[in-house]
Amino acid sequence: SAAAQQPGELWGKNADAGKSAKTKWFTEAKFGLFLHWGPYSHFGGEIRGKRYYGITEWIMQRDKTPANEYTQLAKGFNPSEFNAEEWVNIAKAAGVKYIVITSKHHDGFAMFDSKYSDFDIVEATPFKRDPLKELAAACKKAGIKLGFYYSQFQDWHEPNGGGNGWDFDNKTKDYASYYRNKSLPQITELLSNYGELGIIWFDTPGNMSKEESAEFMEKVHRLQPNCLVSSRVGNGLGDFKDFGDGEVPPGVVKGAWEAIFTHNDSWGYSSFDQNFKSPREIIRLLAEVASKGGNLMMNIGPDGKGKIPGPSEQYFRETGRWLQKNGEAIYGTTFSPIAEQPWGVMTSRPGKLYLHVLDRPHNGKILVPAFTGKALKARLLDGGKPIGFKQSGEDVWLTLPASLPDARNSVIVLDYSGAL
Ligand code: JFZ
Repeated sequence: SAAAQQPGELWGKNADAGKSAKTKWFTEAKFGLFLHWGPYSHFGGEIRGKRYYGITEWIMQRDKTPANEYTQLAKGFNPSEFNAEEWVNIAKAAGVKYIVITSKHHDGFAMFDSKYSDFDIVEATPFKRDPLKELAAACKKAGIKLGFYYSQFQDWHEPNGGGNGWDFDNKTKDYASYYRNKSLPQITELLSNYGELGIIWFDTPGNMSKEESAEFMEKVHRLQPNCLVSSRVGNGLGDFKDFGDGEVPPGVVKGAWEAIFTHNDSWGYSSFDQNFKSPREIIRLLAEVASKGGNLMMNIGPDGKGKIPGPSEQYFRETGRWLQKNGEAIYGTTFSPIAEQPWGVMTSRPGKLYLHVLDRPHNGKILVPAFTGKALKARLLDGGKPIGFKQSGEDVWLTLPASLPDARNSVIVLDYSGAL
């Protein structure tokens, strides 16, 4: 519709459109890299002679693998080709501003050296190194914020952990003892031993009470006051809102929020799923999410040897090349005051509206309706070529040059005075 876009729900205590000092870096970052990496990466979707399509990080649950057998199979996980600097170089080239990696997923396996469980990468595999320590050093050197995903309720390896009814009796669970003996102490280790963190990304709070969710959030804020907590800490808490997997809200959401997507069809590495989103699809998604005021955190599942899959490296690097030329229309922008149009979406900053042309109209003309400001100048962001425009009342018509036959993922900067 032509009507100006109405900002949607306010999120959390940072509902001041993300301008609070604490979330400022986050709302300006716009693009993050999610990494799901663990023993499931070594299985790659196949375990005990059976192949599981879809999300492979759930393979233990889908296969109903008993914890003691999963422990034995995890001994085959030895990511000997892992190189943290190589991963961070790819992330930098892709133009991401933060990385969130799984420190413990639902299988209970710690991807770091933990005193509170011997089911970790140092003690339970031939690898013997702490990859999160190496990644933290590489991120610090590169100036990329680092966050840890931690499954604080689901733990299929522990008798008192959540979600493992096939192996342990859910009815006799003492969840409080699980929090006390494993998840809270491990969160403390992560917040104490890996330098300054940007995010603790909690996930699937299950049947946690508001008090339990608050205890996890307060521990993070106490040990690292600048570290943000995801809304999946549960019970309406958190410093920013995460929507469902692969979900983009229908309209603008003010405050700090994030949409998360897989690059193919699985968070964890799959040895057979080659359905990777193209650079064009990633850029469209990034523009759409930014036009509504949010961040896109897209996931890569490194394989069991510690390598980033070829298509993911290639497509993320190509996305980064687009961002090198068009990043001004993404980083540090906010939501568009004008709703998305048939030709694409818009992001904004004071005095500038960025028109992300996602589909070229057949006649090469694009309309920006409900434009209450005064259009001053229009140009292609990449290269600066002037773009012809005409304002009639609140309608601004722009003409795409014939030299831009495709125009998809092109960005036009429309300078204006007054207010939108
Ligand atoms: C969770 C995990 O179970 C999954 O393996 C992956 O790590 C993903 C990022 O997070 O899956 C969810 C959690 C919450 C929703 C959907 C999938 N949700 O709220 O819609």
